[in-house]
Amino acid sequence: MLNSEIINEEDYVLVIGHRNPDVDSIVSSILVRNILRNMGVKSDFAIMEDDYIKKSNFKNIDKYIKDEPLVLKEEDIPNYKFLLVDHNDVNQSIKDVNLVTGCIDHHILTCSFASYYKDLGSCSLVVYDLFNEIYNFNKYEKKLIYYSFLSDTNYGRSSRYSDEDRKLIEELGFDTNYDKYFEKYFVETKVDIENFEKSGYKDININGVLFKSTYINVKGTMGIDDYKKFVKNNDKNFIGLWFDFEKRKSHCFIKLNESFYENEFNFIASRAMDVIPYVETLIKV
Ligand SMILES: [Mn+2]
Repeated sequence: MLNSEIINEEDYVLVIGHRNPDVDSIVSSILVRNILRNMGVKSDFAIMEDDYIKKSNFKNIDKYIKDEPLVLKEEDIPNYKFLLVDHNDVNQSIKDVNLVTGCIDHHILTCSFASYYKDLGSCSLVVYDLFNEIYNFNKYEKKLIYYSFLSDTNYGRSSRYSDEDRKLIEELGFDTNYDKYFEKYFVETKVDIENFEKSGYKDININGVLFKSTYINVKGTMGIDDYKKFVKNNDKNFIGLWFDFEKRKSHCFIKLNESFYENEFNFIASRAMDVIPYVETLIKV
């Protein structure tokens, strides 16, 4: 996970998730920061200036997160060494592979630096699974893992959710019937142009082709035509995902070069595991 040729105990490591961080990016950063400190490595977790977690699918998540990040200015990035969590493409954060000392992720690896990958529902679960035997996760950390897992798997509804996830959640001592948490914490995305542009925003590189991507989490399809138009008329390559939690369907709108494609999944699809492989088939044609 850590490249021991680059990192030693005197070093100071900044843990960072992807830009426009979601709950999983923040929680994974906090956990890894705590684990590094426990190992005697000086560490903080960082968030880019103007990038603090604003919107998520988890009601009032900022109330549960007690840790303060180091707020990082763009021009200060070269002064640090970074450990990436919840992403492994530097274009989604610090833009410079030479500053990376390691990486922990649950998205398929596309990087060449030292990294640890496991196919679990959240990066926080990967961190738990990896360090559980050498680090004592406290109650607060466990709760954050559960919340970030609920958020990243859309309350266990994502196609990514697996038996292995369930076993780890049980081991952590939490409920594996997620429906009541969905009722209590799920927040619908407001259907407006700002969210079309920003909700869940990520830059995604698929075999060298660059896409912008957002998603809308709602119950139903009210406003879906506006979102479809937004993607269709985008002047950049774009992956737009509309998740309908009422019918448990995913509508994918893809703008690639001058063409527009759409596809449907009869479940809550995973951007990493279902949608990107589909877009790969479009690129190959
Ligand atoms: Mn994640």
